Amino acid sequence: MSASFDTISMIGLGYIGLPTAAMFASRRKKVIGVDINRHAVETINAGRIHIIEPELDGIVQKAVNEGFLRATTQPEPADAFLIAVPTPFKDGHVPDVSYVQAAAESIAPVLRAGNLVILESTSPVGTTEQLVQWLAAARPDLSFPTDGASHVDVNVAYCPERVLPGQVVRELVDNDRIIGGLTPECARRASALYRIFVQGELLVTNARTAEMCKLTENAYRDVNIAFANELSLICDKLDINVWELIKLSNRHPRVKILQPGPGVGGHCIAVDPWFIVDATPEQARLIRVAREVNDGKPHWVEKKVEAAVEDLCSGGNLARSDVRIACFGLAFKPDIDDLRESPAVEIACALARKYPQRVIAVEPNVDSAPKALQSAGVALSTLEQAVAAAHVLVLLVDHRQFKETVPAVGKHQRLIDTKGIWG
Ligand code: SAJ
Repeated sequence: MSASFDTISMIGLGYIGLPTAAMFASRRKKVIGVDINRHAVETINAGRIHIIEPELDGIVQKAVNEGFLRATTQPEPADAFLIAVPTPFKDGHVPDVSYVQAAAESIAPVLRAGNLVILESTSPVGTTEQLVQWLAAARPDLSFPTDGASHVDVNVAYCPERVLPGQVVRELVDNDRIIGGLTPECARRASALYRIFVQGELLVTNARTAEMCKLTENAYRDVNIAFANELSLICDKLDINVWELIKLSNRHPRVKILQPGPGVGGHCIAVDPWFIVDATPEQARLIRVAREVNDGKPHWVEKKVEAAVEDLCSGGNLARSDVRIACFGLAFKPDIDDLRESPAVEIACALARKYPQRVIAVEPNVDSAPKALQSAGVALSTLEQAVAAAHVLVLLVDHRQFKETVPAVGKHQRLIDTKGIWG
């Protein structure tokens, strides 16, 4: 079976699919990007991008202009297909793999002998085997790697992405990559495909281990952040500065505690551990509690703000209806403009519900507030104006701009610093 891939198709042109498609295209491979989102397809075909990621716009523009990248809403025949579609969870934190199934069913009609299919979406263990079942059901004329069969028409592997939003372009190339083949031949072909642009090591294993590896990496980080967040609650009770405590503890040669914050946001770390909990609820006790600790942190911050308001108003000099609250930072982590799945937005919205028309927000990385905040009546402001106007200052994201400008907090003001940079 040939290992050459002249035409590569990427199913799903989101935060992972588009950069990956662009990397193949930058190596002068013909790439067909497929997405059900017509706006995304049109934007890409115009040489522009519909997502926010440094350096990506120039790479996509060049790839489209030179004819190596083209987007469409309907799958077309190709040598290799990569699937990078969302895998959210449903009610009860149950994984929803319906987008993977839809992607499988959409490529099935154009599959042909010699193809390689790779699943990149973060997925519950067993999804790659399930993917083969969907493909085989749709194409009984082709053979797939079921029951360990090695000589098959279509090879299938699971290869998770591990890139950090904000540095996707560099990490796609440099990071080591897990290649989970359903058979050794599947892994060999998948390795050959990624070798086109990956400079990191390609580490071969089976599909189930690769699926679990991705979930493990994000659950590991979630548990570690939960440890830091739990410490922040404990220190608050015991009147200890958690930031100093962590700094001192980290001077032990084998201790490396992460940083507390307002909660865990983003599209991965707050989701993926649930896939482990769903599969093994009795065993995954620590992983579940870590999720609960991190999910509970925004509520704890809200309660701290309420206590600060009560404190300010208890003297009778300030009416509750006159209290102004400023939230500093809305992004889900520092120095990015991605406000989706952000605990800071969750906190600002909750505060705006509790104190209507009394909440302002400062986010140096965006021009306008997201709809959720606008409809909650939260206005954007500058750092200086917000510091001057607010009675309660709530630092939610340790953006560079906030680290550079530490405001003086007046006697009539209260500071809730969830990142320990203004304390
Ligand atoms: N956070 C803290 N304290 C910390 C570190 C992070 O509160 O010490 C918070 C952040 O503010 C943010 C959340 O955690 O709200 C997640 O941020 P992150 O930088 O830890 O991770 P993501 O979601 O941007 O990217 C993660 C990465 N996974 C790991 O580091 C194990 C990335 O490599 C994955 O590719 C990505 O998830 C993904 O797509 O799965």
